[in-house]
Amino acid sequence: LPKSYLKKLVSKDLPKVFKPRRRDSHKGKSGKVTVIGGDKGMSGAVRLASEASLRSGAGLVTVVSRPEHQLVICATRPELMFWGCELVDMEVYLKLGWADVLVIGPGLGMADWGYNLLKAVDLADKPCVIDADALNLLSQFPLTGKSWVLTPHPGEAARLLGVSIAEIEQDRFNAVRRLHTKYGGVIVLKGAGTLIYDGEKCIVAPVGNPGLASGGFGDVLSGIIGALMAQGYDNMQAACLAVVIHGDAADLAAKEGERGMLASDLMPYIHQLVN
Ligand code: NPW
Ligand code: AMP
Ligand code: MG
Repeated sequence: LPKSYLKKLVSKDLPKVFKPRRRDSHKGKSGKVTVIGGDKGMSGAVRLASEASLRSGAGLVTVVSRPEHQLVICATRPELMFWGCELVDMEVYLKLGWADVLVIGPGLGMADWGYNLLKAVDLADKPCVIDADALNLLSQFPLTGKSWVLTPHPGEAARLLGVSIAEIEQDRFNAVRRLHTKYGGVIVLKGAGTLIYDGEKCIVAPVGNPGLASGGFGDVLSGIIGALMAQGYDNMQAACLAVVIHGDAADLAAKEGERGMLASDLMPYIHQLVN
């Protein structure tokens, strides 16, 4: 990529972007997000993404997941709404149609259940964040959607491009460009030194710390991006802001120590950082 396209993004570069909410604002105007995922054994992924959306300021968040996950998700975060999906029916389309932004992938799995939900999201034709297993499915089944943010880690990026992880890591700038050429949208290539590319600008975000190297942190990031898109930031702004908030929240949480840091530890810091 031409050098002029590269810019390092660190938190001090961010102007005071979060203005106080308008006095007359209400939950229906603060952004509605539907988070889709959580196949058998992975309710935690969708629970983390949806709480991260709430903590990033989304007005209303609905989870579409396996029916058996309702109790654990709603009992541990009662502000979330929930729709239990066994089969993709009209109710699921209503939950997709209701949202300003869809976040699909955390814990989605690679079976028919997840694939059918991903096809429904594609048909719903809304701005969306495609993460985790939705990326793995996308690597096998093309979709039509284009107003999307894709958030691959190097393993997912390798699947999307049909190359090895080593090839991705050898030249991350080339990888992010190839991902954009193939899939369009905004690409967030995660890992130490996340790259964010929209086809024009490539932003380098040297944020966060190795405490992020454990399960669930990526799910949190997708929820933050979705919430910011739903609050009116364009896809590139939302992706950049979210990566910095996520990394800064991780730095605050790491004051207790990087080793043993949990994805849910980020929630109170995300709340701080969006105000
Ligand atoms: P290796 O071989 O280990 O070195 P997968 P996943 C590679 C859900 N989760 N740099 C890694 O490489 C997710 O949402 C649920 C280099 C390996 O090959 C998904 O739906 C949780 N390589 C699902 O699980 C908490 C890297 O990628 C491969 C890399 C599967 O997602 C956990 C692993 O990726 C999880 O979020 C890096 N920085 N990062 C829950 N509580 O419910 C990754 N790789 O096979 O896509 O597995 O990311 O765990
Ligand atoms: P995932 O692999 O989907 O759970 O996503 C992990 C998240 O943590 C992404 O946002 C990565 O960029 C971030 N992350 C993982 N390891 C590191 C690291 N060593 N330094 C900075 N960020 C990291
Ligand atoms: Mg992930």
